Amino acid sequence: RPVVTRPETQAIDMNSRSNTLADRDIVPSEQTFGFLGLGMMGSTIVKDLIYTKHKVVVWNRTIDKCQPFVDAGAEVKDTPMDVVEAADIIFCCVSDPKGAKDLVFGNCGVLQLKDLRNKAYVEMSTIDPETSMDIGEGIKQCNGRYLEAQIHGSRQEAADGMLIILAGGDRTVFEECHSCFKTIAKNTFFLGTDVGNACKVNLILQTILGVSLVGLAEALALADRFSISLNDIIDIFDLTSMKSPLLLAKGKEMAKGDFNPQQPLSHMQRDLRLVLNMAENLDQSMPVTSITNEVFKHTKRLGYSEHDSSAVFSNFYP
Ligand code: NA7
Repeated sequence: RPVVTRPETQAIDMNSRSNTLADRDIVPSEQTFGFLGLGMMGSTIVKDLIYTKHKVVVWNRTIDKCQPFVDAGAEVKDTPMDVVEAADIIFCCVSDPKGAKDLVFGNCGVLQLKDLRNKAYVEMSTIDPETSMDIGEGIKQCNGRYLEAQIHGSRQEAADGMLIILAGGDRTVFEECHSCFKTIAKNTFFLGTDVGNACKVNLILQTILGVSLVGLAEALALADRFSISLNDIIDIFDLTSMKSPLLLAKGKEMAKGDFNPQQPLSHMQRDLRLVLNMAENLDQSMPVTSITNEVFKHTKRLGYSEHDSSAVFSNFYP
């Protein structure tokens, strides 16, 4: 088995922007927006918010990642709590439920401010419904408003301003985020005032994606064992009623062995784990998702955590 090298981290290109932005006629909100988490998703989103003239205050755990945003006009703060103090609406976009909770309940976290009157908190990190309810409850107890705004889409879709936003919670916050959502998403759904629903919908979509990717990888690996050209399979697949733009793109990546992270494999496996925990609480049987999760877990052990989810293909080679 060849040694697996980590994919290169792409530096944020502050000058690139989605082609769609010019057509969207965005009138920026006058409010100040805080942003916690400048990973691949967060930085792409903040870059476009700055471009569309939103006032932005940022924080990231690794402080170096803030510099390009300061150069582009954003303010940087030392702690999440300082961002909350300086902003009206605060977005959070970090790796997982633990990170999301740390930023709210931890040292120097959002709730250290105690009084969140006139503040709104928007959770964009992919989290499970229970985590979202805990965060929402914490924010509300300090008199703040809470919205879960789950972002569905790849890093490229974020760069193209083509995300789908699934929101739930406080409707007034949803409306006040309009110019931000219009900047980064092609569609935005408000799924009701019950916190947790948007997380459920997002995780259900991720289940469809994860199971489909493993099916695709397994089938292409079989084709390869027969020495059938993977490109031929993909061309024929394209002519069938099964085709989808995403599966075609992922099939091509598998055929090329190009696993440049659009949606990292570790994120996919995190989502499947969250789905299975949700199902467990309901005694809902999910045999296919369970096996899918095992396949992704194993692919992580092979060294592909930071590669794209399409690297699940590598699991099917001895
Ligand atoms: P990345 O590029 O892996 O970035 C992860 C970000 O989360 C990055 O800013 C991290 O800070 C931050 N992070 C992770 N854990 C923590 C904790 N415990 N405390 C503070 N900050 C943390 O992920 P993406 O940007 O692609 O995705 C982010 C979310 O959007 C994810 O939930 C997706 O599903 C949707 P660092 O720079 O490492 O200091």
